[in-house]
Amino acid sequence: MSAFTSFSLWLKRKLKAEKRAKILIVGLDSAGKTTLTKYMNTGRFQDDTAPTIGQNIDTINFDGWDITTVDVAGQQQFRFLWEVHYPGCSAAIFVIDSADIERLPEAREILQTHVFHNPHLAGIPTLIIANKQDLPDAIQAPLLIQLLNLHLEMKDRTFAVFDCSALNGRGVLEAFAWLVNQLEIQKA
Ligand code: G3D
Ligand code: MG
Repeated sequence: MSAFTSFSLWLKRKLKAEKRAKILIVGLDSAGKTTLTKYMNTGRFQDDTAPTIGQNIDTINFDGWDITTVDVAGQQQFRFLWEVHYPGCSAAIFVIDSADIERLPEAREILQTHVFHNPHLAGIPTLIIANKQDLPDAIQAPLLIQLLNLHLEMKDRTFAVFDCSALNGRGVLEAFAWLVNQLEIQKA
């Protein structure tokens, strides 16, 4: 086992014992990662989110858990930062702009490279947020699962897709309840 893997396991065990978890939030730029995190922190939509430069590290308190979210900028030039944050992550959240069909192939590629086929994140539960469901052209979970090939790619992984809106809050608490349930299962 490499020193990197040992460190990652040690960090995960320590955080779990304290009902703390580190969660990576990834997705293309403008998918709504920062807005979603802010919604969880304040219980309402914040329209003053500036584009993330580099990374946003935040803490969400939910259902007795302290969840450190690492919201990493999706722009190409910042993707190297994702690597830095892999160790010790208990789960991943992948946020998709469900109304941006044009960028779906790009989102799918990032999901494959950084989550599905990433050895550092192997086996961890993955919450997929089909965000921006308040927009009229938003694609809903069943079709998104097909378009992203999740039914095949994710067959060995625990995952769930939730239709959400970080604007009106639809589905957000349900999605985080699923995530926390996964953390509880890991802890048991
Ligand atoms: P990112 O952190 O993934 O890069 P942001 O994305 O959270 O910065 O959000 C990008 C833009 O999408 C923001 O609008 C934000 O208000 C908007 N947004 C986020 N979530 C939703 C949602 O659920 N519905 C709608 N309609 N918009 C959303 P601006 O205009 O500031 O670029
Ligand atoms: Mg952001």
